[in-house]
Amino acid sequence: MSEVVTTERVGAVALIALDNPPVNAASHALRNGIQDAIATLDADPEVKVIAIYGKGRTFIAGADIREFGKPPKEPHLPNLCTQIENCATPVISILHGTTLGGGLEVAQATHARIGITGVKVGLPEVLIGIMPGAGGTQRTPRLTGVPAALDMITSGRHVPTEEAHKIGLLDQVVDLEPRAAALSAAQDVLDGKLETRRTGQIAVTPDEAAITEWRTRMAAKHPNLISPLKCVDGVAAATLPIAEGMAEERRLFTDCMDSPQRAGLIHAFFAERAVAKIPEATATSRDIASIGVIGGGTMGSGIATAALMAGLPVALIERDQQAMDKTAATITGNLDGAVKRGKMTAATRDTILADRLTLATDFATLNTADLIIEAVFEEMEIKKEIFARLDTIAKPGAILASNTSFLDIDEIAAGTSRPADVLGLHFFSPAHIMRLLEVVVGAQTDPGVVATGFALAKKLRKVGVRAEVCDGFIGNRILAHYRKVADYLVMDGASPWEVDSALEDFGFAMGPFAVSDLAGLDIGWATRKRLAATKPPEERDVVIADRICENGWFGRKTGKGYYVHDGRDSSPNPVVDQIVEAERKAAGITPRDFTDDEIVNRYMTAMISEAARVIEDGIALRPIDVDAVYLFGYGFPRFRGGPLFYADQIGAATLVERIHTYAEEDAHYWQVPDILHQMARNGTAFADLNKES
Ligand code: T1G
Repeated sequence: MSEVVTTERVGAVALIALDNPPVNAASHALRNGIQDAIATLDADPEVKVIAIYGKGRTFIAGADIREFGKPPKEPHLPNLCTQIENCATPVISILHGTTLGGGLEVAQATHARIGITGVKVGLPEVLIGIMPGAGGTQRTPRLTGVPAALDMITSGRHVPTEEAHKIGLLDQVVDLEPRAAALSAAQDVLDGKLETRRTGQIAVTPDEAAITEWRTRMAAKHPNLISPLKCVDGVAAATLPIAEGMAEERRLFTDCMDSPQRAGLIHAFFAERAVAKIPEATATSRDIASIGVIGGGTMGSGIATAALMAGLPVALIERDQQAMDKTAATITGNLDGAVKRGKMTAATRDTILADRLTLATDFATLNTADLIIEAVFEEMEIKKEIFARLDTIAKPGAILASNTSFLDIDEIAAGTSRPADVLGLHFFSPAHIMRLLEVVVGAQTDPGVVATGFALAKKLRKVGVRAEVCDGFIGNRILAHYRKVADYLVMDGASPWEVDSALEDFGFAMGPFAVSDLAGLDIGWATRKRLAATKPPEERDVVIADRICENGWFGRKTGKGYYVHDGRDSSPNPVVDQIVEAERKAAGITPRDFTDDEIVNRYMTAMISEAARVIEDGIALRPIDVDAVYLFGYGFPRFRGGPLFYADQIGAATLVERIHTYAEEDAHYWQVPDILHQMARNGTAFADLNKES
């Protein structure tokens, strides 16, 4: 018997206890242990009922995704489920914590399921690019019916205890510890109070209409993904006898496992967790019981909303009553949106607004705040003046953070008497929705302050990524580089709509020009003016966006930019074609056509190049951190895993070759990062750098 699986006899009841921390993942050892235990106990005539339960925080939370991509070892989970289901002795399971994926499938193969209050169950395989592969598409519909099964399997959502009981996934709900629940339910089986049945023998009521509806829905919602449709196909096969249905599910599951989408989505899953592994992780973080925010604009209001929604009281400073009223309206609107999205009740919203939000004009209001986040205009002198004032007001030990998106945190910190308490907390708009938080570490930032930044990220349910100081930190520095390629493509012959369309087909929610219209063209215009004096003479000059701004067209906010915006509808702005034609002529360029692949290859090669330099310069800890920044802050298609995961799919040698080819057109812009040269020479990949740290 393996130590991760132990058995215990209590009279005619046999207990199988699972102990594979942290989440009882269905590792090879766990599967082996269960197989041996079931075989032994089922053969013992003294055993009248078998109960499986998990120790620790949860019953099985799924297959061990660390085993994915490696040669699968027997017993395979679907076969183990069949062994359990075919047991002559009644087998029941006790579900607690987050019983997910293969864990729920094991439970569905037992003959009855007992939920412990608070348990959440789900089949999240679709979120990592696959589908239930151990009978979930066959047994769920047998227990819940086809529509509920389709909802669960294609959404991957966690189903709360009450709903799980209601739809038939749980036979009982008890408020006991797992072992006690196992003994109690086993006794109910022996007393004839708890019915046991083989799930596989339950007939499924066909529902062609539901199958057709979900196929249509998944094709529309996930045009780039293959696993959602495979999930529907799996459920559709549940009307077959269980053995045939399991074989069909296995075929579909193998299609998903062989897809690069699975690799990308699994990488994204681990990226969200890997970024918390920072050098300062063992430092003592400071308690954050209240937050101050300076500035109630879009960012300040969003940051305040995020903190309020996480249960933190917020004091927000604005310059006068009119500004405070505007801020109050923005925050109320943000919270109304959360109510509409079902993220909170109206009563909670009202409590937050009444009890947890303080708006004021006097900085002294912040003298008790544990953390103060400055979110004012991106002007260094203004920020330095604010930090100097905060330095005299904030209590000893308070952390002073700037939400700046690119300015030098060290320069800001140098203006205070407490540089060790200063860091950057770069939120992404809308700050109460976007999950990324760049935690920018100054040269003198105390490790405990960095650890506090990450604790805050977790509290706000954000993904904290550690960044060193440079212009733009990680995300915006890379964006500033590759965004130029979109302009160069337009100057050389592609239209803005062709560029956007190619990148949306690649998987981005929006192309770069649509994003610019959404963010506001005036922001980029101001940045270009700010940087004009320092722009290298050899850098290509593209003034198309400036010409559009000179018309007063700043994008969605003015109704026109690259596109003409009519409510939610947008169409290419015909005047932009004329501007583009005039600028090409002035530059003496003869336009040429670009295929979608050429557009994507240039755009992604530029993104990867600057991301590589960010790693080279030590701004990000690992390639997986850059992937996380782009997955959680820039709408990078999740199934592609992130820019540097995607780079490994292309290979360093190919990337170097591409850059050399492009450099023939523009040697200044297209330069091969040293790290890429080394990887091409050594045959290594960015994934190797993730392992080193
Ligand atoms: N396999 C291996 N390790 C896992 C794991 C898993 N399934 N789930 C979590 N971990 C690790 C995680 O990397 C972290 O490790 C630690 O556990 C705590 O996780 C046949 C094929 C369960 C809700 O997709 O959703 O079953 O960083 O930080 O926030 O059909 O983890 O500490 O070293 O996330 O409390 C389906 C994925 C698999 C569940 C807990 N199951 N996991 O969240 O902790 S596919 C899943 C989660 C499958 C079958 C198919 C969450 C959680 P470390 P954590 P958490």
